[in-house]
Amino acid sequence: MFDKILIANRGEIALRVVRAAREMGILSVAVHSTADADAMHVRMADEAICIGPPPSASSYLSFPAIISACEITGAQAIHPGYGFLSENASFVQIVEDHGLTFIGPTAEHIRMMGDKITAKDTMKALGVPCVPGSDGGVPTLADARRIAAEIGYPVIIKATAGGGGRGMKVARTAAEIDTAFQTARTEAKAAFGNDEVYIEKYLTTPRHIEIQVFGDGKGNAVHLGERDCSLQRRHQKVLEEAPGPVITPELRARIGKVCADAVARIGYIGAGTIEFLFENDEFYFIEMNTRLQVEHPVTEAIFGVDLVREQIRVAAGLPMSFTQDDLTINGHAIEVRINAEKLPEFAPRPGKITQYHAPGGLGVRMDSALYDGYRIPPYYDSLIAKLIVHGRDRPEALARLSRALGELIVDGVETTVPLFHALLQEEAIQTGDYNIHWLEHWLAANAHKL
Ligand code: MV4
Repeated sequence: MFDKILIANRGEIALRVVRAAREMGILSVAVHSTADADAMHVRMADEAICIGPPPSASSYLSFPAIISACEITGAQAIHPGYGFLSENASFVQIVEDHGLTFIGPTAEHIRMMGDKITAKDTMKALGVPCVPGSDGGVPTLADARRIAAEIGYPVIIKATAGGGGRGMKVARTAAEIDTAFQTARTEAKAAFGNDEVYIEKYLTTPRHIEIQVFGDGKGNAVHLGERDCSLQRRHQKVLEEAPGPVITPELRARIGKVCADAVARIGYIGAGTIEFLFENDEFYFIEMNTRLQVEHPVTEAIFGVDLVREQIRVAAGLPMSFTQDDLTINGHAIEVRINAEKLPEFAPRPGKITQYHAPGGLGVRMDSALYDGYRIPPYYDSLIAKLIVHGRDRPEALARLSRALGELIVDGVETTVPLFHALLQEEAIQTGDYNIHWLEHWLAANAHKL
C-alpha cells in the first residue's frame, strides 16, 4: 500500500480523498493555487504545496507542477478527483512515465471511452444495449440524410469528441437534417478540433440512469446498482438519487450484470459509470465516464461502501474488499448539489461565507470544504457542498432532506438551497415521476417563485 498520495484537486472532493486516505493510514498531500491557500483541503491534508496562480490551466491542470509536487513530497500516487485531470489520458501516461501511480483507469481505457464512437462500438460488441443509430461515424451530408431516414425521425447528431451534452444537435424532421448536421460538424471542429459525428434515434422523454461499476484491473468487476440523475439543468445535475425510483430489482440485476461483465472483459480498473437513457423499461447506453463521479455518495450510502478507499486499494494492486454477493441495497439516498449561485438565473456568486452551520443527525452526510469566514474564489466551479441523506425508504429520505435543508445555514452568498425547498413541495418529486426534461420545464414555469 502507498505511504503517501497526492490529491490533484480542490474543494469537497479533495477533502473526501484526504478522509479516505487518513482512515487507511496513508498520508495525503494537497496541492493548491494561490487563490486556494486558505482552502479547507489544504488545512486538512498532511502536507500542502502551492502549484501556481489562480487559473486552473496554470495550477490544477499543470502536468509539470503536479508531477514536481509528487517528487518534492515523495507521494507515490495521484488521486485526480473528478473534473480537472481525471479523464486526461495524456496525464495518466506522464504520471506512469515518472514511476508514479494514477489512482484511476488506464490511459487506454480513458481514451477508449473519451471517443464516444469507440466507446459505443466497444460497449455494443460487449453486449451492452445501445441507442439505435449509425454504425460509427457519419462522414457526409448524404450519409446523414440516408441514415436518419433509415433510423426514423427525430434523430440526434453527436460529436464523437463531445459528451456530457456538448456538441449535440436534434433534427426533428428531414427538413432539419442539413442544418443540424452541418452545425454539429462545425461546432465539433471548433470545440474539440475533431468534426467526426454520429447519429442516434432521439429519445423524447427518457430518464438518465447510470450504473456504477468497479473493476480490479485483473478481470474482476462488480456493479453497485444505478443512480437516477434525470434532474438536470443545462446538462448540470441538480439532484441525484439511488436506487432509481422506477428501477425494479429485476431490471437492476439484468443491466448490472451486463455492465459488470463488460468492464470485467476489458480489464477495467477502478470506478466507472455507464450512462444510459431509460425509456419504456429499456436501457440504451450513451456514454461511459472513467472517473469517480460527484454523485458517488448516494451509492456509498445505500451499499455501505467507501468507493475512494476501493479506488486506492485496486490502484495499489490489492483486491476489492467486496464481491458482487456482498453488495446489497439498504434503503434510499438522495444528494442535492448546493452551488454558490443566484436564483433563478443560476449565476455564480463567489464571496465570503459569514455564517456556516452544517446539518447533522441520523442519515445526514455533508460533503463540503466550507467553513465560517471562507472566501469562495471566483475561478472555479460553483459547487460548495453536497448534502446527502439516507433513509430506510424514499419517503424517509425525502423527509430527512427537508429536515436537513432546514438546519443548514450558509450566509454571505446566495445558494441553490431555495430551489430544493421548492422542489420538495412538488408532487413529481415526491412520487419520483420525472424525466430529463422535467426540471427545465418546471423552471420555465416557476422561476419567479425562486
Ligand atoms: C440523448 C438524448 C436523447 N436521445 N441521446 C445529453 C447529455 C449526453 N450525455 C447525452 N444527452 C442526451 N442524449 C439520444 N439518443 C437526450 C440527451 C439529453 C439529456 C440526457 C441526460 C440528461 C439530461 C439531458 C438533457 C437533454 C438532452
